[in-house]
Amino acid sequence: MINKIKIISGCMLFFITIIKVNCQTSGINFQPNVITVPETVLVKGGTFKLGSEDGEVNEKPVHTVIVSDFYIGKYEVTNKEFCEFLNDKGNNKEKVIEWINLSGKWDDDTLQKCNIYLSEGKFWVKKGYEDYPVTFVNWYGAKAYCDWLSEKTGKQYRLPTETEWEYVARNCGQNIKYVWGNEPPVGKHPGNFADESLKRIYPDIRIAPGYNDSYVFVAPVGKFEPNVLGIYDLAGNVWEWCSDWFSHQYDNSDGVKNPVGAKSGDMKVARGGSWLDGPGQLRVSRRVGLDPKSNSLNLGFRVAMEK
Ligand SMILES: [Ca+2]
Repeated sequence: MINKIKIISGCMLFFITIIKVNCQTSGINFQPNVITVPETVLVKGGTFKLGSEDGEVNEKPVHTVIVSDFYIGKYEVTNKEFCEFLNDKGNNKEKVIEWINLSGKWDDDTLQKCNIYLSEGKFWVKKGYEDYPVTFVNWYGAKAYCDWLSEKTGKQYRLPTETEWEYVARNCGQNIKYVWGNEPPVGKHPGNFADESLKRIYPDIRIAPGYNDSYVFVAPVGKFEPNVLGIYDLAGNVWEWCSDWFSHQYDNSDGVKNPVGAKSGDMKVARGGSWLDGPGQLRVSRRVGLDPKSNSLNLGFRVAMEK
């Protein structure tokens, strides 16, 4: 089991399990004619230093970038919101794999699994999990959701670039280590991280000592303190897909406006760490590259929108 926890160190996470999903009888079906548009916050652009000299090689070199004004999701996209999309578009396959792994589960012991299911031709959310972030969604599913939302609203939704994500996590580009400041989160409640409650299940896991967020696994969105911009769960809860292809090092050019990452690649960027991660993974500059077809209980996304 502990092998699964090594996810974060690099590039390949996740595992796709093939377990037939049990049909639930007490779920809630969200119809496509009712669209819950994710709440967004206007972020005033600026110039800032992207990356960290103290982090991994892929966080270097630190370089100056320019960000335009944009909107970002106040919360991670929820099961309810994603279910509305599925009931309109279906769970389509892209690159031979469905957008969300309805059979996804964490392991055999913890009973943690995907909380969206298909029954009688409709998609449902298991009752009580409506406001949890959607999980087991791959990059193609996250992007397809943004495209669908654009189609439905006439606005331009998309995944955030990792530059935008870090700019927001840095409270508009400040030189800080974590979303909440520079010190470990003791005495604060800035997010759902690897904590004392998780350590009771995984004794070897690295946590923020003394920190207890009272959730072992995923938490509903918006349960913790937001950052200065009023945005929730940037650090922890679920890793968040970004639009960029992952590169093992930043290019060195300063002054690029709205960089969009590598031109191509095998992996997409995810940011922010999750309920499974301790302080090292929760740093604002931390970045991982994941197979865009991968999915997990600790991976979701939030939207961005053009101003
Ligand atoms: Ca998050």
